[in-house]
Formats: sequence, structure tokens, C-alpha cells
Amino acid sequence: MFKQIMLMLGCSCFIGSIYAVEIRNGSFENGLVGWSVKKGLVSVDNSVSAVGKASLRISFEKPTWNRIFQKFAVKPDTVYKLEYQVKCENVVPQAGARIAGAASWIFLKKNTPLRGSQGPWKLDAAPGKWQQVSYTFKTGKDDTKASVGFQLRNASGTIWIDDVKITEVTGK
Ligand SMILES: [Ca+2]
Repeated sequence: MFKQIMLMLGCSCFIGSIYAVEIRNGSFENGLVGWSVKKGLVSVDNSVSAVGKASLRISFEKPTWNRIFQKFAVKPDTVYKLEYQVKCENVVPQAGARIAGAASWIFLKKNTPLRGSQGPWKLDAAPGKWQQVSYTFKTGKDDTKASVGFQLRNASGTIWIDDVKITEVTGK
């Protein structure tokens, strides 16, 4: 009997572990609800979207940087996957900037590198269609809280972000 109960508990834990992390308003259909903005120059664009009707828009006339982020709960020593879509227009790097463009990162006790669709430290700047970005990250043994952030860094121009999702990756 004890074994059966443990088996049932084990099964429900497994089913629970494939749930998506709750990211509030990851499609920006509800303004900036759920997101924290470092400073201005960030808005929701109701005329451009990858999913639904709206997306996040960060736009600068002169090169600078700004970020937006959202906190979420994590389990320690666990692999998660971040997925989102990004679109760029007129992104021009600041003179002398080593890295510039649209980036995401995960804030943990040890932050992940800034990333674009082509990998770590390769930020998105090419104009055109929406691009899917997807990568995994692993929390450390002391991590219970994390944030996901997006930024336009060291550049002028406009980026849009949409369809932000985080899921726990099982079997790794
Ligand atoms: Ca959307």
C-alpha cells in the first residue's frame, strides 16, 4: 500500500513538473501588466504583433539602452526553456559598442549571458520578419527566484518582443 501511494505521488509530481512557468502577460495583450520597466521609452504597440494583437516596443532615437523584466519562481537545479519572438527595425549600433541590439537574459544568482537568436552575446539587429528565439538555462542550487529581461542595448532604432514563454524541461 505504501509503495502504491508513493508511486501515485511520484506520478503526480512528474505531471506537475511539465507545467509552464507562469509568465504574466507574455504576449503583451494587456499593456505592460506584470512587467517592470527600468525607465521610459518602452510601450505596447497595438499595431504590430507576432501573436495576438499587441507586442512590446522599445524604441530610441539616439543610442542608449533600456530594459524590461518580470520576476518568477523557479526550482533549484532545474532546466528551463525561454522562448520568445523578436523583430527589429533601423537598429544602428552605437559607435564603438562591442555588443548592440535586442537581447534577453535570465537574472539568477549567476545571470545568464545576454542572448539573441544566434546565441550568447550575439544580439539581434537585422531588420525584417519576426525571429523565434529559444534557449535553455539551468538554475543553481540556491535559486528559487528569477527574472526574465529584454533590452535594446547600445543602439538606436526599434525592437518588438512578443510571445514570451518559459517552460520547465524534463529529462535533462
Ligand atoms: Ca502579442
